[in-house]
Amino acid sequence: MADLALQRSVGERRPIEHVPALAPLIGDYDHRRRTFSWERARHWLDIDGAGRLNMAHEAVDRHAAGPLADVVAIRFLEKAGPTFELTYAELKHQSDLTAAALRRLGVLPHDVVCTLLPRMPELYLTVLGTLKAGGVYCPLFPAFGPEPVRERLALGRARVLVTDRLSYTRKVEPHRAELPNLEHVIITDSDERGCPRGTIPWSRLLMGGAAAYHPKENVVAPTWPSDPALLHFTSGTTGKPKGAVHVHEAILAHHVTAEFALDLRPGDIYWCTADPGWVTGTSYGILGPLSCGVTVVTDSADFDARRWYRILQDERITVFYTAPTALRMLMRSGADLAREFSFPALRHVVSVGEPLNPEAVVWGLEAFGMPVHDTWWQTETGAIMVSNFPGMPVRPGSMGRPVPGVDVAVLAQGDDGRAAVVDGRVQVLTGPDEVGELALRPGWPSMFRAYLDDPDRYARAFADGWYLTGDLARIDADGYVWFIGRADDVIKSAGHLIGPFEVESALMEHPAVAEVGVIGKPDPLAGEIVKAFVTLKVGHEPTPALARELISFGRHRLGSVAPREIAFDQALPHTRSGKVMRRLLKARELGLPEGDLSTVETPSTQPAGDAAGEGSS
Ligand code: 6R9
Repeated sequence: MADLALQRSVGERRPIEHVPALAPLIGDYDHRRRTFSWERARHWLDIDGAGRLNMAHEAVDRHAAGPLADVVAIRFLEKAGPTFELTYAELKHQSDLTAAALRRLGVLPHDVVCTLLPRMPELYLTVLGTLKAGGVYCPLFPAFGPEPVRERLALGRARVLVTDRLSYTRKVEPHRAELPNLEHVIITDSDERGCPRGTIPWSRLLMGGAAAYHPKENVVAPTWPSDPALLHFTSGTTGKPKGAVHVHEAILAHHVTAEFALDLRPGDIYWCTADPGWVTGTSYGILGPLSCGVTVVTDSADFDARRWYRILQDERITVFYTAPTALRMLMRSGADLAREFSFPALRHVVSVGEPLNPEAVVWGLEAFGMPVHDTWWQTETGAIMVSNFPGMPVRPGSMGRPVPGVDVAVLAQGDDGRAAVVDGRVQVLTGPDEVGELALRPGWPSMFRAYLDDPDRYARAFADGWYLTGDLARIDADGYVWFIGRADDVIKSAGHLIGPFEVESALMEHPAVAEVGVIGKPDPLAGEIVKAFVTLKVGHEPTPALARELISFGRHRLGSVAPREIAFDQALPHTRSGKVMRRLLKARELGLPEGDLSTVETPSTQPAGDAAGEGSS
């Protein structure tokens, strides 16, 4: 498909009054790629003479001390009721108080503080307050059920959790005894009397902060670039969720990529629709954009096409970062609806998380007057690594070109689909459009520095000086990267990674279930939905009623990552080592050739009785 040239001159940007640019405007992509270095970019931040930096200082405090002090940093929209705003100066002050309060509570450097909250002020203050206190912030996705919440609190050894009353009583209290590290639970929506036993109201936390806070003192912990700052759980194909650890200097990559790929600069009014429970919601919902000095708009309501268009129009959003599922939902609501609104302020529309169909790119032209720009990255990379940059011709269907300062390659695959590592060496494919595993040369600041408590797994993520992404891709003759698929069994549903193992383990707890294999089934809206193939224990019948029961059982325990479809299969295919072959289940589901079956033990059988469950449309 032809390139969609998107050429805009700097002069077309919305004028910014009284606000100097914080980082120099740099020319076009090729120029940036030639001249950019992470080392030089460090000067764009406010790093102290000894080399220490703190994410929250870089994101907020340095603006609070300058010409952006009275600019709105975050504007909170709510479904009903008035909106609430915090300027950079106010955000600095409130997050100082939160940091002082957490410290007074006993939070020490490197302690893990979690949130289980919708997008509300207390969430943002906890993120910034934790970073200022030198703690490690770990978001939990509010749509998670009790099981994923318990597992992540336990794996992260969280000391503090900030949540609301209902989430606490439903998802945490039943497991509290199994979480010995969880010393303090802060409840945002209750006063002293309304708080469940063993929890503290937010108001009391802040009173402690006010008592401990001296405005002349800098409460920001003097953290080093390599001190841990963020813990993000992500899903692998086997075993427990992986805790990707990011360090304070990641803010440099958040900042640079927010500027290069999202085109953010002071004066922008920016909306990122991702929840901070997902890495996009922290890197580009909080840290990157604030570090660029923009006004971040955040909305706590569920998706509603009309409401979204209204926000884009009425808030005069200039840059919009969202995900393909959301774009497909907007597309589905029809072009007529889009035409009821106008978006004269909008300058740049960006997407991440799943393959962005070319139709969605082109639809952007119709609905917004500009193509949607894809970006690719992962929890592990911490920041955008590949992007269709503003001003660069967009190739619909391609993820774009590497961020300046980032080197990508595709590596020759072995039998298992992953990069073949022979005697510690990999083979870089040099021809254009050769398909292999996408790999990145380490060296960008937001690269994860560990999988929590799992150094072996971390080591396995690298080979021969490359970080192996687990994605398959090709790179065309002009350096544009095209996504082919994942090299593993991890499911991407509505942009969110789901580990099949976590889903299987939860379903296994149902008394009727003997064994489960879980796959991602293609879905026109969500990209993929979770489908579970279940073998029943003797004495249980594969009825539609049981399928529905399993779906609700899964939903109750897992929340948003639960399977949407159940199929009963009394002869799941296994490898010789006894693992359910998800790859084969998926091939059958898709009607694809079953590939190399030399390692299958159970003979090929068709799934018995596809019992689609409720809500599987
Ligand atoms: C930020 C984020 C990472 C995985 C990644 C890939 C998929 C992300 C994509 C994309 C096609 C894109 N992915 N962006 N696939 N096109 N533009 O998504 O992090 O949740 O860790 O997922 O998402 O498979 O490896 P995370």
